[in-house]
Amino acid sequence: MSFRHIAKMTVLEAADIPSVSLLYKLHKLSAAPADTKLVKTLLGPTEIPPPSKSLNDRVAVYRADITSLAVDAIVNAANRSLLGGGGVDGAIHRAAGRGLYEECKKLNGCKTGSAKITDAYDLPCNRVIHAVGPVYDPADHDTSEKLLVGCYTTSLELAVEHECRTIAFSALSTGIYGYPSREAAPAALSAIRKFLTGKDGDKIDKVILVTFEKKDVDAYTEFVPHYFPPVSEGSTSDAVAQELPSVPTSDLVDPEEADKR
Ligand code: AR6
Repeated sequence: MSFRHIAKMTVLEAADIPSVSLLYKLHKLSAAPADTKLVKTLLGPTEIPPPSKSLNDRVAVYRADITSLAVDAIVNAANRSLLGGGGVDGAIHRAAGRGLYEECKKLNGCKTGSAKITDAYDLPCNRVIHAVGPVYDPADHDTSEKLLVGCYTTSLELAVEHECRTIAFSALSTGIYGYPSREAAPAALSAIRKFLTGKDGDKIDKVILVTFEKKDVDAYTEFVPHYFPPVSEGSTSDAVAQELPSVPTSDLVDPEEADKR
């Protein structure tokens, strides 16, 4: 376990974040009932896919402030201007410092459903991918999902293009943009599964789904087993369990942002 400390904040590296495989062993995740019907998503699958240890070792769900992660790339929930805002965008710009804003000014914004990459300045990660999720439209769910999936897929493509092997996603669009977490999680998981099983999937070592609020913790706990079902194997040693960082148990909501909702 290696922790670094930047300005009093504990920085966590990708290898320290428990994978889905480990979460099953620790009973933090459990298999969905065999007769579970998958939520219909644009990318599928339509039923629970076969278990894969390789995939489960490379996907993680972790509750944290994304600005504390020393991964190759973190994914920001930005807006089309790319010039900062509230929520996780505000937290990332505050922690990265002025240099990030100056670089973002040169990017000419970004289309909804897509993403652009920058340096990370004072953040402990190497790169920031700025994805522009949709404002959720309950009257046109399919368009919202297409745009959300576009953010996840483009971010993973950018990560590969820039040799980022570990990538941490914030729960795009599920805050100020109003995408319900129980609908966003299946869309995100289907896009990540599709990418990891595709031609460039082996160029990514770890995808971390960063949760912040309980609603997203609950959504991923429910839906990860639909897309990354457990592989049956032996029990965990206590030694491994003791190596894990403790998972925050209280809500990590920024009080300023909570007040705005
Ligand atoms: N670390 C990880 N996740 C966080 C953090 C954090 N420090 N802070 C919030 N979240 P939101 P959106 C979670 O509202 O819905 C901005 O103004 C939060 O709990 O940040 O895509 C932009 O500039 C939620 O699950 O992004 C845009 O205008 C998730 O991050 C607009 O908000 C996304 O919530 C984008 O809205």
